[in-house]
Amino acid sequence: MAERKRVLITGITGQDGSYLSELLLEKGYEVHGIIRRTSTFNTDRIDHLYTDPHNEDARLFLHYGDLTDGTVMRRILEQVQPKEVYNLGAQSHVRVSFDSPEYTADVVGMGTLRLLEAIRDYQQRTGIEVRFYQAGSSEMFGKVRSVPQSEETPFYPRSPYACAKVFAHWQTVNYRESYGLFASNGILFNHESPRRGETFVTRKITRAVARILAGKQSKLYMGNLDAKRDWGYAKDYVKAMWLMLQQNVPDDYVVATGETHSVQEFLEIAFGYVNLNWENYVEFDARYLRPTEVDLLIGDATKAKQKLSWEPSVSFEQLVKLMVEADLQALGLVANGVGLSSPLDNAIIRKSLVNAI
Ligand code: NDP
Ligand code: GDR
Repeated sequence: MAERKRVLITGITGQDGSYLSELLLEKGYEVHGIIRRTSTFNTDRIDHLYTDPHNEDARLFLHYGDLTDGTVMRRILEQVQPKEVYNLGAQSHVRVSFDSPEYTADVVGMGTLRLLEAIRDYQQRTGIEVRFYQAGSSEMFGKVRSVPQSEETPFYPRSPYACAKVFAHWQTVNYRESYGLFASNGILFNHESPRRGETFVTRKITRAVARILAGKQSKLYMGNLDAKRDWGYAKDYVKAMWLMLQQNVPDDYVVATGETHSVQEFLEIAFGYVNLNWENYVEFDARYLRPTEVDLLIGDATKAKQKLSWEPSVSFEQLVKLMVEADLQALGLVANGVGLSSPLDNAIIRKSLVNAI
């Protein structure tokens, strides 16, 4: 029997990690993920994929580690011997990065460098190629100078998070050029799903809509409603990550829908879906403002479309509705149904809705 292709994913417990694991397991890979030790379980998003590793048919394996701990990253790499590494691990909240800048830079910036160094050594010593994907972000474009943003648009990061991602991006390019590593950067614009973390704006809104309807919440406190983002569907975006590592040569790609919408438009559609007027519920709270904001993001994904044959499959309006629908269903509320939310997502998010903060 042919040996299974092994992959290693950092950030496997996150939104993208869970969708990417599903995709790779479907494709027959053996998936290894790095998880952090926490005092309560943090594997909700991948529990449905996990089987006892003693089972002969187990194909998902988890390893304790942390991007701040280079020794462990090296050890796991040696042990797993993956053909592909997806570096999705990050302190990924932009607002929080202003509160914890050193930690964010350590995980997002130095963490990537630690992994690249480990791969370089492993590859030079064994002669075995390891393909590397770096989870870059549209936040790297930051202060708007021209739109739409493409691979050619210069970076102007506006947060500790974005600065660290720029560092990681250029280290990835540098390792490709210096040591011939197959290392590709995705420059992914915002992508969302029912599995999105509850403090990112989209999920915060859709979760609030469901909770307001269920009588569990009366107000929604928000920051800047004028910011505009190019929002896509996470499941589409993890496909682009995989496609990048299947090419003949490594490269960098923007992944986006090419449409932009304001936070207020998101509110209008989400509340409108259940016949509520958002203005009756939303209040301003300055704590959600950032010291510097990214005002407008809209991506030009022409290169990804042409070279990877990648296309987004879910429109902005569909995305908002599928997220509201999933949050409603998880609370046992009936939705009209655009048919995109899955029972699996509902099970994953139920806990976060019921255990109100
Ligand atoms: P999430 O915040 O949902 O997931 C982040 C993951 O990183 C979690 O598994 C988290 O583990 C893990 N992590 C956090 N700190 C560490 C650490 N010190 N060591 C190891 N792992 C750590 O992010 P997404 O899934 O949304 O995003 C995936 C990647 O893509 C991130 O790098 C993000 O910055 C980037 N990105 C995301 C975009 C988006 O719109 N979603 C757009 C562009 C880029 P735990 O569960 O224990 O917290
Ligand atoms: P972003 O996502 O910063 O774009 O980073 P987020 O959803 O946090 O913010 C989007 C926009 O909404 C505005 N906003 C609020 N944001 C939050 N979180 N909470 C609020 O109450 C609120 N009110 C208004 C923000 O100011 C911002 O303009 C995400 C992350 O996933 C990053 O890791 C990733 O790299 C980028 O997307 C692309």
